Amino acid sequence: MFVDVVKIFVKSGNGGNGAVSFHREKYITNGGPDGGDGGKGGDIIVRVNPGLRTLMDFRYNRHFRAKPGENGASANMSGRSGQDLILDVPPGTLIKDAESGRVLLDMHNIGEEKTLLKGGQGGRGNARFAHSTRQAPRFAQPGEKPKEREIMLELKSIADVGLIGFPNVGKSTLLSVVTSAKPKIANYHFTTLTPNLGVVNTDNGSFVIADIPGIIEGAHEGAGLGHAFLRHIERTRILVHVIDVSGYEERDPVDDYIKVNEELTKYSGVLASRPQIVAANKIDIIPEDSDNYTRLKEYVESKGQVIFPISAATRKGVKELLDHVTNVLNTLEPIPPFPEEEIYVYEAETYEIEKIEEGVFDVHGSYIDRLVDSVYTDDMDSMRFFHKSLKNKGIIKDLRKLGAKDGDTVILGKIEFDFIE
Ligand SMILES: Nc1nc2c(ncn2[C@@H]2O[C@H](COP(=O)(O)OP(=O)(O)OP(=O)(O)O)[C@@H](O)[C@H]2O)c(=O)[nH]1
Ligand SMILES: [Mg+2]
Repeated sequence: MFVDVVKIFVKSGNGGNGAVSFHREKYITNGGPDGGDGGKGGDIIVRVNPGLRTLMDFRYNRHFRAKPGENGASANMSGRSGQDLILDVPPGTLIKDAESGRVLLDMHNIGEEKTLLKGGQGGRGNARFAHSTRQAPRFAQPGEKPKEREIMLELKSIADVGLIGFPNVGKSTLLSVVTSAKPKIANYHFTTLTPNLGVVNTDNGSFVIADIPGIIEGAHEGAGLGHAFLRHIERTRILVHVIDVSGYEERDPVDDYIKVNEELTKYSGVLASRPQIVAANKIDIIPEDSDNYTRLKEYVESKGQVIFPISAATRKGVKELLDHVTNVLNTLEPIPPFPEEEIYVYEAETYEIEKIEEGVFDVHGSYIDRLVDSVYTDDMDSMRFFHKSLKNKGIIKDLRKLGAKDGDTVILGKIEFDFIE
């Protein structure tokens, strides 16, 4: 089965919580704080695996979560980091944000690994909050929340040369004689249902060639197999346009040439403007000075393109075509990867203040969630730390700006307190 687009859900690991603990030993009372830090949560990492050709593995399993970090423990024991989760994808996979469609990662180099989502940071244990005037902190920091995202994986194969043309013109046959690929070949339309890739080795270097299903008139409206597979030749540098000049199917080769190019233009102007080399195939069935070939040659050359009469079946002219393709390729720069957008729209911990009614303010947001989680309301030290955090973050100042006065009520999640200047 060939799967080249899939939507999945990924989530990094929660950071482990810091521990609240005090040193205990026989005959020693009031030992110092020794709560260790929580471990970091696992990252979501994407890796290019050259052994993969499709995104089939993602078809049934669509939820991916990295492991959480372990909580800290007494005796200053830090929690272990959570294991990263690695997603293996075929070369040429784009990782897009499912909602906006923006490219987050372009996975094209073999063996390459990129971090998609960072795991949550571990929380600090109570030992870290001790100082000369706060010797026994009874609070610790919870681990940072993980990040999650819905993403699209989209495979656009990596090939240097793309074979295009009507169905049954001999694209797969050509692929089979120039590479070791063994595509299905048969005398009917749409024999090829999914892309085939092969490597061509010449004295002058090697390159990858992609054979895709045939294109027919109306493909942009979904006729035949539609435009679905054109994405696999988007990254090619040259297109070899295979045209059956034998007249065997009673189509006009010039007409085929025009129609396929029209469909390409409707899919993407960029793809339509790629250098094209025409392979006039099945020349073994007709004389080379036949009307079909002569007219096509004139037309193609009037467009400034080069044409090669070939027979994929007998291999006549195939070497000349390949030599030309290699020479042209050597003059072209590789197609640049897609520009990647910033991924870690690092959700800096935020807050928002809302005046609910006269004298009542609600403060919420990720910063508040994490802070409130770390507070023990019946512990003085903990409350002092809480107030100091609000002040340092600028929340007290913002409340005042919004008109908070002495005695007003401020609500932060489960905590409610009276505002005091
Ligand atoms: N006489 C002759 N027949 C050929 C030649 N090349 C291919 N054929 C035949 O044409 C038919 C179609 O070949 P394919 O390679 O499957 O064509 P295709 O373009 O890949 O077709 P789709 O996958 O359906 O788009 C087969 O019966 C081939 O044997 C050629 O050079 N000469
Ligand atoms: Mg084919």
